[in-house]
Amino acid sequence: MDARPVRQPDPMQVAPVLPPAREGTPVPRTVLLVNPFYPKDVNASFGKHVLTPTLALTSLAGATPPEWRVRYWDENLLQGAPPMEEVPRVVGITVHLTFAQRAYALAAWFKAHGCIVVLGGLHALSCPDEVQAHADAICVGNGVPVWPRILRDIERGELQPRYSAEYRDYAADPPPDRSILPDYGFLTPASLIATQGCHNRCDFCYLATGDTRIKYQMRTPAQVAEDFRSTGAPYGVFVDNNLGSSRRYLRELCQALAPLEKIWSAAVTLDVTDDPSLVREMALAGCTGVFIGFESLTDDNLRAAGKKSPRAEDYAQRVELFHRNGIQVNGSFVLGFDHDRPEVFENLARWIEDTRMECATFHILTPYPNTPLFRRMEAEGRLLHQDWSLYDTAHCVFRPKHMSPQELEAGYAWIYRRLFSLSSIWARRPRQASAVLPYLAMALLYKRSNFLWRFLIRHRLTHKVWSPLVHLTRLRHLRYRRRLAREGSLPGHMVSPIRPSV
Ligand code: B12
Ligand code: SF4
Repeated sequence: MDARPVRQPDPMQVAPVLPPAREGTPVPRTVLLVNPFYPKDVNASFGKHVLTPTLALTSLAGATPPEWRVRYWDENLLQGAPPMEEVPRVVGITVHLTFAQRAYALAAWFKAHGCIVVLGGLHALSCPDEVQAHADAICVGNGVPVWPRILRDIERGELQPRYSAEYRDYAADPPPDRSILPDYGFLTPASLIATQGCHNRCDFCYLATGDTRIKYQMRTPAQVAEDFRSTGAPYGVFVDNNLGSSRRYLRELCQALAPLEKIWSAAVTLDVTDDPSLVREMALAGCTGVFIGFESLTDDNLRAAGKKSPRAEDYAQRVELFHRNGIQVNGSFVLGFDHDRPEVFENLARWIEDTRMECATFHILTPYPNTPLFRRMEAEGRLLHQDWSLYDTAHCVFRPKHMSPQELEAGYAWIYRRLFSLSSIWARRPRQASAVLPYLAMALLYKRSNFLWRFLIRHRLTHKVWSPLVHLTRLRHLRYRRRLAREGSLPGHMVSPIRPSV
């Protein structure tokens, strides 16, 4: 007999096994909202996945009529397969292309239990017919206004196969209901959103899918501030595509957020730095980190993608402006554009270190289905396959112009290794001595501790481990902010240890 212990599959890579389904009796007016499992990229930080939850499901919970009981299950919190002691009447699953296969497996499993399965999310927007085949009903577009109608139709036995909702009258949407989230799961439960859409239309962005034109809309600053206040969390992450699309709005929002004395991070386009007083206003309102889609250091790449952006040669001084206002920069870079050659990796790594950018996120160029980029690649015969599970920006799914797919993937792995190395973390330390220790603590936890994350997540320790750092960061930020208000922008940067945005 072989006595060797059986190796368990890595819970970061393999979805939990679904036990055999037994048809049950669904409990009337109960809903289970599910975020399906996806494998985590080993090159990047596992911590990223427990930073903040998707807003899709809490938004649906907020729109659920009060007579329904809602539960939440996120397979990425490593607590196993969804619990089925009580069979829910309705299961709502959010579907992205990378975890579409898992969502379909879950849909079949829930149906076998006798549940009604509704699928929605970005993949339902880009590939509705594919998603439809696995659901009792699908929702294309913003689920919030149609969700109550779907539940009403279910009660009346009149469920339609497809519901479409345009993105309009955003301020009329009810606020998300975060009470469904487990309190242990995330650094912060406060995923926030203020706006929809973006003034750009980059050819690789999911916002450019098909004929979709998400009108730029915002919630009132007072609504957003109230939502943030009601979370009780000291730190919030704005998941807006671009919180800086309207500078006037951003300024008003900052004025509404400042009295909360909380800290937050957000994705903005670099052109917010056109107005240095706005950057200062963001800092005075609690912004400790921005996530900036630089995409590329090559203007030709940006032009070809249709991205309106400041000139690449001005990037460094714009980064410095954030730093001078105590705001960390997490740069997002896309690798594999048509003007990228093999030296792109080395050049980019050096530039990030020279600008002392605290954090950087890399993505292999990925043609999301039905975007202009996808259609161009398809027309040029450059797509390698349409296995959506590999369209996760960690795999090369097309033929790059100046390197092989293997070289691109190797370069991607290399640049993460380099930026997560101790020497690179050290090279990017803040100039101000008192900020070095918190920066190092966060960088080591975030970039060097993937071995630890499995344990922390599985044992429900994420929030416990991260919260002292968050509280400390907020206190330091409030001190910094008072000085900034007195003295104008400060020399050097007072970096806080929070990793900015997603
Ligand atoms: C928070 C976030 C994360 C979090 C959590 C993700 C999660 N699934 O748990 C973290 C940091 C872990 C993450 C990781 C990644 N992410 Co991410 N992420 C986001 C972000 C910023 C916000 C998502 C969100 O909350 N949106 C707000 C909600 C309200 O909008 P929504 O999801 O569209 O939901 C609405 C409708 O779609 C619909 N709906 C949605 N689900 C359902 C379900 C039902 C039943 C119904 C009726 C309706 C419905 O109603 C909702 C309310 O209006 C988005 C960008 C964005 N602004 O959306 C990127 C985004 C979703 N991520 C993206 C990517 C690529 C990734 C990664 C693969 C990339 C990477 N290398 O890091 C990883 C891995 C995740 C994976 N494999 O899918 C892409 C997806 C592109 C695509 N075409 O699918 C996006 C769009 C970013 C981008 N600009 O490209 N991400
Ligand atoms: S700026 Fe960002 S959010 Fe706006 S269209 Fe381009 S990639 Fe999408």
